[in-house]
Amino acid sequence: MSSNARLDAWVAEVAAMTRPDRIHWCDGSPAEYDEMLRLMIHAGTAVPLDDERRPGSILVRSHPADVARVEDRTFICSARKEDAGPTNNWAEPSEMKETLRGLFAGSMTGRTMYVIPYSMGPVGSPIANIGVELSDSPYVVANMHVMTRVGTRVMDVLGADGDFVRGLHSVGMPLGPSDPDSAWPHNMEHKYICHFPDTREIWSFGSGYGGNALLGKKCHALRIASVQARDEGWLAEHMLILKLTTPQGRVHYITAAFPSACGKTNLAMLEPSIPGWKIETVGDDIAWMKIGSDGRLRAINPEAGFFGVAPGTSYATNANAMRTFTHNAIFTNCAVTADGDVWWESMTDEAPEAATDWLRRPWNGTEPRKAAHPNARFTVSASQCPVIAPEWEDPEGVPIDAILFGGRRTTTVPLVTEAFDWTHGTFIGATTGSETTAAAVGAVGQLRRDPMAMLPFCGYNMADYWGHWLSFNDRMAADKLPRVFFVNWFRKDENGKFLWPGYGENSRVLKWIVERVEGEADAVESPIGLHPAEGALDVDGLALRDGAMDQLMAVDPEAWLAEMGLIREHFARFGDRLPRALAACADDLETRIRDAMPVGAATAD
Ligand code: SAT
Ligand code: MN
Repeated sequence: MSSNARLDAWVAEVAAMTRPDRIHWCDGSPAEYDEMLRLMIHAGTAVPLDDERRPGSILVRSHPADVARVEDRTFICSARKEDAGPTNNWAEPSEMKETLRGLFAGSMTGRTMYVIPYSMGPVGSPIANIGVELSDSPYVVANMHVMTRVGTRVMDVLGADGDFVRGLHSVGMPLGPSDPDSAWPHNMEHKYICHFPDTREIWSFGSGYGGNALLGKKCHALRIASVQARDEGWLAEHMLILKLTTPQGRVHYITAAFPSACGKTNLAMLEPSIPGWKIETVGDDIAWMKIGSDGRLRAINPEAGFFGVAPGTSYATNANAMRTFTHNAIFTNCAVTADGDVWWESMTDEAPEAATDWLRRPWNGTEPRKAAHPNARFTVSASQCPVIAPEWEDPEGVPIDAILFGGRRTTTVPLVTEAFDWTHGTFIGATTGSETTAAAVGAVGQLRRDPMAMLPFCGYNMADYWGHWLSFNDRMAADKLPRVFFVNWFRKDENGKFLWPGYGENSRVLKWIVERVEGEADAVESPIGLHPAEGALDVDGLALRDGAMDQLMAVDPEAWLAEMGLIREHFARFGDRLPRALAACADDLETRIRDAMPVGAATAD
């Protein structure tokens, strides 16, 4: 029981439907967290890691059929199908509720239902938003402890009549009195990740993994919040937030939207390779941006932790992440070494001699298979990050100077491009393509349009979402709008080798961006936007192969005409709902590309 009648009534209603053996109200205490780890270890879900190598940490291994977000099982149940738009799965809300009630009926039998009151954003801050997740998974409780602010302090803010986002989650595996539990309970047959934006509800059934189950993250802070943001005039985005300090001590804040598993965490914690520059982290995945009293766009990180991709993370690629999860961390679907530490591909130059892979099989580095699942994750508190910015919990948020869009593009897209203005920036975001990764179930490496990296996360019609972005032209003074850039670290040469070294060297690109913001760096115009003028991008001391810079920055009109075709196809999906300003941007872009075609090559079509 709580002091909030609405919450009590809802908890009672859900308990009557799901019939858990017990109800536990989470207080968010360290003892409660420890108890969740103990329960997981006891159930065989987790193993403790070596107390000296990785104190306070566990390794969890999921079922191989439950390892990533399930986009084809994710639904936006708005009253009208058009409001979900062509990029979301839609279901009629009352019909979907009917289906879900059937699945949730008795689904928590034999288990404990945890009531998890959480705050996205610092507790009690005016920009924070409260949710309550009801879940039958100790893994969810432990992860929510790290990723959000949980417990009694949230209840205090909720008070007697505060409202909240309702999140209902069940792994969908009830237990009879003599049923043994499985190490990773989930439902093989049915998975549903459903959002009811009109009533601010989330119903998630059958999966225990990541964004499917930690409802504060993608479900609340992006899908539901994007709808709230539309209604209230702000932006809920799939963006990291970083603080950059120049050698002169000037501070700039940048957000960047890249799809899942494209290096947001790495960029947010970057160690610049150029002397005198400093980067600190505000957030690595989600930004809520509101117009402040100073008329600038201010961003907060609604999360309290990092749920980052482990494989590829090393002292070479992201030393600050490595230093963050030295202790008190939850690892999921990594390998475990003979001496009780975690391991994953590229964590160290040499594979451990004797390990157990994420499927609990012996592994010694000679097998062709991977030791860690490509979407293996670490969960760790942001407060443990050695480069967390002191202002990361400032309820006012940090003022944003530049917004970056990006994705994985092995061809066509240059290293960095600046948009002409906010409308063109919105166009660049809206037409972003990226090659798919293991963060979602499905084929990897396929080019798809992922507008603003929000394709799987926008809770309403994407065309309306672009209209909402464009509306910031009217909401903000032109000189206060952030500058928009497009970056691509992933372009490859004709031999399939990355042209740009990436990681710490990405600071060179950030330097040009900041110098543009400060009005100090020169740019030249290309058909697709503004590029660094000769010598404006600092490549001092960087050993690039001859001609690599030209290849990195090349705008090939033929390739861009092909890209235009894809952009047109993408826009056509939205019919009349596509904002006119974006259609005009597409026409202008095509004209500029055709004008750039070598004489005689331009096709008439
Ligand atoms: O598993 S999550 O959805 O939380 C992570 C991601 O895909 O970005
Ligand atoms: Mn993400």
